[in-house]
Amino acid sequence: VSTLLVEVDGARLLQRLEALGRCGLRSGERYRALYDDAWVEATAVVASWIEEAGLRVRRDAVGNVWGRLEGTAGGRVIVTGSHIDTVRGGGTLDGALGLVGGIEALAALRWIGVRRTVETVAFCEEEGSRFDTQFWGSRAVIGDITPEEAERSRDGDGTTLAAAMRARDLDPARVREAARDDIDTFVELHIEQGPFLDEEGPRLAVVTAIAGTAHLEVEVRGVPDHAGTTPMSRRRDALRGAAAMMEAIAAVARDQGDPAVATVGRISVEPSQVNVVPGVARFSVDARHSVEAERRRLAAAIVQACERVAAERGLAVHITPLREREVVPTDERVSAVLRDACRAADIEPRPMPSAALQDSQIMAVRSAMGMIFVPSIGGRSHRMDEATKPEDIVLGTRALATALAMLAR
Ligand code: HGY
Ligand code: MN
Ligand code: MN
Repeated sequence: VSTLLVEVDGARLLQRLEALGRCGLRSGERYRALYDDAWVEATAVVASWIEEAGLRVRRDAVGNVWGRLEGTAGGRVIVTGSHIDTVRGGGTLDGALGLVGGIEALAALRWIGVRRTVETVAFCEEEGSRFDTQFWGSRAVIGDITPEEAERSRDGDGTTLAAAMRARDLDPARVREAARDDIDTFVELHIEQGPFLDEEGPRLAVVTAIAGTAHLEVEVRGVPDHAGTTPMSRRRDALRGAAAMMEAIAAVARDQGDPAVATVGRISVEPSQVNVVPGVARFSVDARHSVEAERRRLAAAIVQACERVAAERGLAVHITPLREREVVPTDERVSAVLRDACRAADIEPRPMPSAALQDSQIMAVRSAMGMIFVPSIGGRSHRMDEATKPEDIVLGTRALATALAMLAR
């Protein structure tokens, strides 16, 4: 049976993405972080759009915003959506597309009618930009957060996540109430955030797996010394050791080949003085691969490379694994529906892994999960000039609406 592509209000979709993009825009930089003022503004705007779509709006115990389209058959729920927060200096589409597109898709489904109940969600946080936690919204939904974590996690100013919740009239003691066990399917529309669809096409992809990560903290210890009196040959400079490790880490990922990637994104030095040879250097490593065995091999090779450099330079190195996230495959049955929805638009979607982390990988713990990607112009994301062609934004949303209609039949 051939499926008809569901129509959505493309003009309104594009307008709303622009409007949401203005939340958190200050002196040319966009930043919408969990429970900050821009976040409050954005959640209010999204709630109003959900109501406008004729859906029942609900805010849960962590501030996720839900819209519900009741099906005639009841039963377990199909959910679509994405995250409302951004990185510092983020764009208008990462996360926003999935939740604004979700609202548009449900607005369209409301006219078609659904047998199964479908909901859309704006997850309160995914990026880990403000607090030392990540996926706060989706982890709440699968029951993977605790009040203790809210008390423990702090932002750069020392504010606890719990205090930030209280400031928004949310009770951190009740975060477990956001958990649900009635969601059996989760579908997310997202921008690719990489260059492949833009460069090589087609205009739609169906995600095969979400890359796994290894986050490490590397501490390099040398000897602090006088920057004037210590000859170069006698130094055990922790920062130069760290610099050599960073190059070695990049070489490990490059040698393993795509889609292996490794990033050092945070660094600190002690004593951090102009005239003292650094005694300690600490840096983070984010290593990713979309094949689980390769992800493990990459992480192990990075550890080895750091140890080798340390040994060569007479430095001590201590590596702490911060967090491991395994590769998460998408659900084959859901993906088959997503492929059919893309075909309704006359596009044979490209199967591809997600190199970025996604709320979907969390939702997959309890639900059959699938994702649709649209191209990112120049592969640009996590930056202000993140963009997707308007016609691709509309196309992706139509494919999402079509897939939801099929799943809700
Ligand atoms: O880090 C990630 O991949 C995601 O965009 N938060
Ligand atoms: Mn995202
Ligand atoms: Mn992101």
